[in-house]
Amino acid sequence: MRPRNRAFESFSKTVEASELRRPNTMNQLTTFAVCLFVTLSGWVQVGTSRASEKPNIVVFLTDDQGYGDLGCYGSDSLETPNIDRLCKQGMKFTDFYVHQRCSPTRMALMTGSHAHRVGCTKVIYNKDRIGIHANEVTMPELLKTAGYTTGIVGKWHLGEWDAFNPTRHGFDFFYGFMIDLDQGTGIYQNMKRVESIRRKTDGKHSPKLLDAAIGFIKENKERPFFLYYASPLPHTPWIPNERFKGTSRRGTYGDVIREIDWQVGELMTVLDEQGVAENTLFIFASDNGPVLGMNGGDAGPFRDGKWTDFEGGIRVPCIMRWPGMIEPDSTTSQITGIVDLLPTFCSIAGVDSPGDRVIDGRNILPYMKGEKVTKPIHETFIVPGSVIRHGRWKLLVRDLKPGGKSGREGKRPAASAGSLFNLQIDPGETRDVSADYPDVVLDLRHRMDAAVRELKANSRPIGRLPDVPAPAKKNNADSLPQTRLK
Ligand SMILES: [Ca+2]
Repeated sequence: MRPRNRAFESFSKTVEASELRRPNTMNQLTTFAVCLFVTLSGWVQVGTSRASEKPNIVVFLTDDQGYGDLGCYGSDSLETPNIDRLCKQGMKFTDFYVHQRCSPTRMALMTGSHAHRVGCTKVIYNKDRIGIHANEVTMPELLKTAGYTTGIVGKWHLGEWDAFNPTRHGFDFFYGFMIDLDQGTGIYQNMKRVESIRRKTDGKHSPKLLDAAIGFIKENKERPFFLYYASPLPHTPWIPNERFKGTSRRGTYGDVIREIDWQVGELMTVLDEQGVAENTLFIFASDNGPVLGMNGGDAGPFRDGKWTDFEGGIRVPCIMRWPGMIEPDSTTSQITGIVDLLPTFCSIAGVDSPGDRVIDGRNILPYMKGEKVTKPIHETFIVPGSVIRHGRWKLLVRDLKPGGKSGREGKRPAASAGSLFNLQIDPGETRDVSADYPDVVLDLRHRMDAAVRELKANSRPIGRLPDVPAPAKKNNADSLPQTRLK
């Protein structure tokens, strides 16, 4: 695909040049990139305009939205006109993987690494004295080195203590929720708790979050910015904003989905109005599969949902719009995932991914640009010790239970360790074909074993606060001592 205008052409070539460079040769790179551009295009003014040409990046991440919970992903009962429009203007990812729960996916997003590699294998609650480690090099920290202003609006969920506050991990601006409790949480602005609230998912907060995001965009439209809009919706409990109550054909859950769609539309509008939409990469994705069994989310063609490593739990919708760089109304079915966003953003911004640690993600810009890729960037996606997807095959190496607690599980029974599914013809993981393909089973087992060995050898710890005596029972999030990470 050819970029539409010269500004994008210059950026594209700069990115391509950046992929050729060696570490620690930034000055050489810059010289090389500019020379390459001048040579190829003859446009000599690029040296003065490069910084402003770096695209803005918006990541809109929803909370527990299923693969089938969007019109553009096949829902015939949920109306999502704004997200569908975003999809029409950009690329739909059909095989985009996350982790099965909130905190691990968010950790993977921030670090570019599988959550297991960085010690985050569970949801982090406010009683937990853990969170993102100070030594992690985060996505916003990297973007800041490239001149980006960074903001997060919504749910952080990577540690509930001051030491883990997003403004201590690369964000210039934070407005939203540190903790995930459905009751008795608060809204923070940077380090300060500015409002006590009962439920973070209450739709009455949506306009506040939106205002914060719109304010951030307006304030930073003249410079490259990164906005991470981590919507607390459609996580339970579902309490839609007044204006969306009763507006859908899918009950309260559908109303909340309409509310999400409205937020996406408002952000699209402000990007247009501020004149930055053309130079903004806008990504929409969900953090894990849907909660099932409550007249709520829909995993589309996939089995089960949240809390499982069936496809319904770990494969989510993902849309990317980037005018001039991503072909409108395009689709990729390559294996990709939330871990890929960090190295991809690094490539876009012209900075190196961290070289002193293992980063599981890869730069997927070639897919986004519609380039012919002869060898897949990822042939495999794994959840260590649980499932491995390789090409069309998926092997379970442990028993998988239905998702969640009583009343939340999917309708189908659990599957046994050793089950093999051909996702190409059986995306719903309904037929175990391990007996027909013993060689495939063996190959995937070996791949999983090797991946787990490598991961154990190159894992990194989660951040931990020093031990303190357990708080008295009457204490709550307001009165817990706030301690710095040592
Ligand atoms: Ca979630």
